[in-house]
Amino acid sequence: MLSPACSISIRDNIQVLHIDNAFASAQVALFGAHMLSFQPKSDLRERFWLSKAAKLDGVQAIRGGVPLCWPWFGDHQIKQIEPDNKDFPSHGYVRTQLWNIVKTLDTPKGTEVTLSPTTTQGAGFKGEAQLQLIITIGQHCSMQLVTSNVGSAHLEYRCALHSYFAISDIRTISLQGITGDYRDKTQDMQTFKTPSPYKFNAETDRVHLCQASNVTIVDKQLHTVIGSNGHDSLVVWNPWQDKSISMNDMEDEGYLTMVCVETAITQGEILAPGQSHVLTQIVY
Ligand code: TA6
Repeated sequence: MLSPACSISIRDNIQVLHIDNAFASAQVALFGAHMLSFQPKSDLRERFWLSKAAKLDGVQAIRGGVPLCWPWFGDHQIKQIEPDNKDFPSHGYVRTQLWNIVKTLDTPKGTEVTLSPTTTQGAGFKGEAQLQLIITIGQHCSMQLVTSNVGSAHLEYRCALHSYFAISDIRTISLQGITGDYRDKTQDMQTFKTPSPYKFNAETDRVHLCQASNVTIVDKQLHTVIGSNGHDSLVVWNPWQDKSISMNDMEDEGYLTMVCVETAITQGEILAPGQSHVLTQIVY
């Protein structure tokens, strides 16, 4: 039974949970428990970017919104030994699974939705884990990815809330709040210093070994604040034009109006039996 603020519709080949309360409206695809949209009623400004060419076929990962990367981030580690190994999907296997609604609850602060995947077992991961995504739609959009070790052995995993944010033009925005070194995927993971001001003029794919709790996307007068907790990294990505053209679910110019700022565990989290860990991203 859904709470009064929640309803379900079908879009192309996926089920979408709509949340509409006094604070905001939001949409979450049950395929991948994938945030598609968050619009606070205070300004009606969409916070997330969704590709106009996104496949909503229930098979291919959705381009845009907030893909859930788990139990690994990016390429599976085996690719470091076997670069041609294609056995394991990029960013793990839960973003392309149907998730179930565990509960929905309307509270004075907003609507809380708990979802769990069909299974956490899969090729490339040996752990016995329980996984839940807890979304709270209020004045802000809070996402908590909760991993629990329900086995009798330690488990190690990586994960990310791989959020695509809507912006006016990648060539004019800047980021504030990220400091320290980053590893540059476009330059063989070499280490560089975070630039200031943090602006964009080419393909950008950076793992910042930074635990900043707040990052701001400055887009002229508009500021989108991204709160993070439980992370060991912040990943910043824009594919730029060549990569946009090469992707079948991205328009050629799609890169101009998006930037990914991802709250992530890229270095690895180890959980003892019975232990849990929460990765949190809050969008203001
Ligand atoms: O988070 C950055 C990144 O790892 C990039 O290297 C790029 O692969 C992006 O994620 C998108 O990955 P996807 O598998 O969703 O196409």
